[in-house]
Amino acid sequence: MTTRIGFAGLGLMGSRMARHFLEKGFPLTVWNRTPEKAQELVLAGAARAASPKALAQASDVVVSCVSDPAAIERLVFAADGLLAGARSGFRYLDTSTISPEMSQRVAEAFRAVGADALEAPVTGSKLGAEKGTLLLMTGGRRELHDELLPVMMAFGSKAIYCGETGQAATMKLIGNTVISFMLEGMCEGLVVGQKAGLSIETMLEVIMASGFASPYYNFKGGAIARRDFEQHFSIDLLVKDQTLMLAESARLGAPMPGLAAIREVHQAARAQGFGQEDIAAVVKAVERAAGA
Ligand code: NA7
Repeated sequence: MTTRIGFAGLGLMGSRMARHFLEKGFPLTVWNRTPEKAQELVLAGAARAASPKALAQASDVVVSCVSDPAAIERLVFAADGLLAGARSGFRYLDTSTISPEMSQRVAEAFRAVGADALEAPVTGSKLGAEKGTLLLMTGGRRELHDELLPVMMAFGSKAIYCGETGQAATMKLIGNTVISFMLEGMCEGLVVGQKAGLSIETMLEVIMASGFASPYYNFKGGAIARRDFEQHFSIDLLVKDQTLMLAESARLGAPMPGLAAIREVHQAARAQGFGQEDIAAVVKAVERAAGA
């Protein structure tokens, strides 16, 4: 592998995604806002960049996985940001979940200097990142999707081209809207069911044997049954996505009253101190509301 990869954002997802590049033999340079989090990858053979600008200068393709639009603002547009290190032929692949608007701003800025950017938000959470089985959805030029496929398949198992820049960002927000409804529906059902004397195990058994079964209910329902709220995807980040979706729906003139109500439940969970726990911990806010 000769493509020089730069990786920015070594959080829960990024640290696991970046490791695959080393394992597959790509030359890898890394940058993280909190430098200590890069230590493990550096010990495993990655080079360290002093700034995003230096990261871009040392790489053919920079992949990033950071929290939100504010993180992209810092990573890309700061004086020592990726853009300052970009030049003709440089490629930027961002896997963060951000607003379609920010994604378009990023792509336009890179194209203006003869480089290009592909948005590629991912789903599959911590375990998918660890196993290299993430699903990517991409937005930008189709040719760029094809060109970057070998890079994407280093940490993912499938990449679906969604359309122009902004459409994959929108698709990702729709996906997390579906997750929000599934989770809220299941939590409300499990809490009211327990008040009626049903066991979680019985409820999950019926759900999983039904026509509305989903592996997601097993994954999150199982965690709730075990009271295992170790973070795979935090409540803080899901609320970020719900907020981005509601802003986009307002812009498009498509009301989402269900999502607005569900976000309030997640906001309550944050207010109760569960923001950094896994999204399954939203059940605790539902239980509190029920006096359970
Ligand atoms: P984490 O584990 O919270 O990691 C977030 C990463 O983003 C981490 O590397 C942070 O650096 C970085 N970050 C956050 N804010 C900034 C700013 N302002 N500037 C630079 N870097 C920043 O999240 P996940 O890995 O679970 O999720 C990442 C994305 O995938 C997110 O969009 C999800 O919705 C999907 P730090 O280490 O705190 O210095």
